[in-house]
Amino acid sequence: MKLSFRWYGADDPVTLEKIRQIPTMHSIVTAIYDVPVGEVWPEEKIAALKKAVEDAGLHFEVIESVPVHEDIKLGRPARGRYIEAYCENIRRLGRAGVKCICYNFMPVFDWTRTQLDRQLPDGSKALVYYVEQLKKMDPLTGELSLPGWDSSYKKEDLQKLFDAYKEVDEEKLWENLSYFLKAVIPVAEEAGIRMAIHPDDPPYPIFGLPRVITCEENLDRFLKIVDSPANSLTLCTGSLGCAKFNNIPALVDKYAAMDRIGFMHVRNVLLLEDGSFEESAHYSGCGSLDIFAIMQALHRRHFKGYLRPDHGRMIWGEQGRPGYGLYDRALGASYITGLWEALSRME
Ligand code: DNO
Repeated sequence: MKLSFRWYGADDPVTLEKIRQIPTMHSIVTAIYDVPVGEVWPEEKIAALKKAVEDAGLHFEVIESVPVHEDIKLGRPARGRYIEAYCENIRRLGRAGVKCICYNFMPVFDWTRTQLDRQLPDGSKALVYYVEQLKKMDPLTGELSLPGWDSSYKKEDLQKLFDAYKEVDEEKLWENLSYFLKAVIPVAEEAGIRMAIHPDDPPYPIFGLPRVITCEENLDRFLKIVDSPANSLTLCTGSLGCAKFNNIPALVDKYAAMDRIGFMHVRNVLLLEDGSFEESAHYSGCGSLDIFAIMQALHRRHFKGYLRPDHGRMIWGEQGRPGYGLYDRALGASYITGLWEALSRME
């Protein structure tokens, strides 16, 4: 496994210099953030990003994300032009040495939480998803603030998007995803890149919008659409694992054995009775997922891909981007490295 860490660019208070000091850190996971979704990333910007990462002594091999334009997900006529731009980004990133691109196919919203700073009993602050809070949220007021979401939509645009999705049920979304994959995967193969789809978070429809990257049956279906190592998964333990129907160590074992995991996101979640969940510290005992069993499955299958500790809580008074502070993610990285060393030495 290659240990990696997400970095949001020059404005990120968690600097590359700090990330480098986390033991065994290999690569940076980042993106160009100031180009609108669907446009081609200028080569100078890619080169500058690569230089910043490499000057800090880290590898520039993973991009998260190259976002997919809504017209592609909706299957609108304009998708041709957006898919062409997407392919061009893959080619450019391949030339810059990138090996893995993470993306998702969630309509309108990326990952969804109902509160970003829930205080836990130990005083730390975590991202949570409470079913009762969700019932009171109305995405169409234009006032929602979600962590992974492009908040630049205006109220009217959002209404139009929701209307457009009335025509797109799960089957239609599958069709649009297949169309996209059949166009981009051959380009990725040629560029030496593994595309790694991020699961839907949470892995079921919300706000009436369809979601398909959710469970084993659907992951199998996804991988069969284009049966190539370049068509791979970002296996995010917390996204798939916040639904009780997913057995994460079993999924990791299965897809790692098939060599269809390009990228691992490792984090823990504490599942509550009513389907709500809280993001917890990485350690197995703090949440509902068996992180040891997950790492064991990766080790058993000789996982060689990229892995990053995912979201951390805010601890020790740190202020910053929800889920993406330094301290708790660094603790997660050390825990994961420790498990990996133990597994390697027990062989
Ligand atoms: C959350 C992330 C997601 C992910 C995208 C990939 O922290 O894992 O926002 O980057 O879904 O496109």
